[in-house]
Amino acid sequence: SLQKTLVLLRHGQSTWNLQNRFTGWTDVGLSEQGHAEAIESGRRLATAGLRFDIAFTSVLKRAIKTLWLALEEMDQMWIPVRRSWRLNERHYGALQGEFKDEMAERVGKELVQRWRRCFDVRPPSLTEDDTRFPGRDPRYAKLRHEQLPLGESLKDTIERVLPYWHKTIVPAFGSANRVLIVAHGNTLRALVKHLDQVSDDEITNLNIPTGVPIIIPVNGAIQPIKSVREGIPAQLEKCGDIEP
Ligand code: DG2
Repeated sequence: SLQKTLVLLRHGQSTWNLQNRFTGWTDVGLSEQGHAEAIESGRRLATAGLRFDIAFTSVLKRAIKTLWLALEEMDQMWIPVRRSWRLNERHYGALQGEFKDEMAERVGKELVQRWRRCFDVRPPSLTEDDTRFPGRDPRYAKLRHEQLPLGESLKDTIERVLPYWHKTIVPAFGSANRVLIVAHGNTLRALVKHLDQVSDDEITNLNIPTGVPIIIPVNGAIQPIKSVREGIPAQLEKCGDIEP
């Protein structure tokens, strides 16, 4: 039978990636470059001969739009698509909307880098009366109160992504050979950490580039046949380090 394949894709550059602002659950669109990256990712997948049976994405437009553009390029807009809040970016709490550079000037680069990359460091929390609180947004109306984040670490993000991986994505491989997930920097770090069994310390060094598909052949148990990280361009970043 056909080789089972999982493809992970981070959305193309968003307008807030371009402005270097903490985004999280803020629903910003793609920049012009991000739009081009999304089309290019579809072209690469088509060139690799990949055709998908199903796709999964978040409820945020930068991921949804990237998926649409990639599928359009592959002429596969017809395939089933499932969206879930569980694939949303890590919630960046009270940092959402702030400029990363300005924040570094205020609190230091080291703390900003810890917020961004450490495994169990949470950003400063929102309060429920904040306009950014997800409980105010109709798309999250079905979430239980304790599921509405006020700010998440990577660890928290993993705890809400993995149930979706196990209950929905892995079972989809029962009838699908090729599965596409279009998500976000930190939700994809969560999945790669799980797939490659990356340690809590080592995950700090992993950064997922925008618009570059990560093609992962998997076995019958939906485990990667070879290291996932080897397929991702290397980035030198350590917990607490100053950005290169
Ligand atoms: C970015 C990632 O998320 O930020 O929320 O600001 O992948 O949706 O662009 P994405 C954000 P960093 O973890 O790189 O700070």
